Amino acid sequence: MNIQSKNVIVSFDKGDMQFFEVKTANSTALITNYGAHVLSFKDAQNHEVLWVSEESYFEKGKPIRGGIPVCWPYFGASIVANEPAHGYARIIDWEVEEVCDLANGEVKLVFSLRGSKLPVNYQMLSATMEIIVGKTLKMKLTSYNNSTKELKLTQALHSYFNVSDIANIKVTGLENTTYFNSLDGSEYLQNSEITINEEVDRVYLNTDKTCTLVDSAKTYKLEIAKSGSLSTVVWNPWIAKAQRMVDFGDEEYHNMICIETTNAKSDARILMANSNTVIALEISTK
Ligand code: TA6
Repeated sequence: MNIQSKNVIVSFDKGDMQFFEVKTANSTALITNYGAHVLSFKDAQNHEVLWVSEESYFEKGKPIRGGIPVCWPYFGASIVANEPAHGYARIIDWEVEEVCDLANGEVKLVFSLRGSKLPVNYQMLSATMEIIVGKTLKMKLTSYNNSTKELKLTQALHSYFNVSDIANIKVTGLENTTYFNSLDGSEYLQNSEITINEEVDRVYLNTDKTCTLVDSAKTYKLEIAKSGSLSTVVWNPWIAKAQRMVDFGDEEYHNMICIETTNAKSDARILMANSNTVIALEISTK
């Protein structure tokens, strides 16, 4: 572990989880190498941008409910029986490769996931996650195919955002975009900005657009820009699904929305032999 930063406090809590508390002139963040998971990002005005369930597990082998889980090397259910939803990356300790201060006042953290930590059928893959905390939060996930065969990859930076109340928000940037509705298996066209008044679980397709989360009770807007992704997932479990999730409070659907940076559905990536692919996001308050 190569920690060369005067802006990071390393701590251990919740059993043997390792946390990195990052403070810059313009923000604070809380990150754990368990899943290369960002748990908190607060801007210069101390607005907490991310949401974590009060009921979340913080237990090795179980995913954390909130923040920005890394869904990898597949998004959603596996085609292989008895495999965890959303892959293995979010339930494994990543190696801490680097923690350092950049000249512009940002802090960079680099984590790696070696193939040897994955089940045998995924060991030809590996990944690195670069997180840069500054005025904005930047994440760059690079996936490597270390084999001589091409491989299919689906993935997500599954961001949970904090909202005053789900009734107060709209998401713009996905107008006139077709989405796959995971609830009924059909495709629809999103005619206008997105508002939420029921369970929503949608994969917006063929879009590289920046999304904006507008909350009428907040003084700022949230922008989620991306690269290496042509699909965006919008999810809120609403009442019944919230009640079914043990690690999600029955009323917590009021205070979160997922706007996820993905390679999902038709946006799956074919990784050629000995090649890599990058997906990245940048979250900023405006
Ligand atoms: O990204 C949306 C989604 O696939 C939903 O269908 C819901 O399952 C959500 O992810 C959370 O999945 P998880 O495995 O973290 O409970």
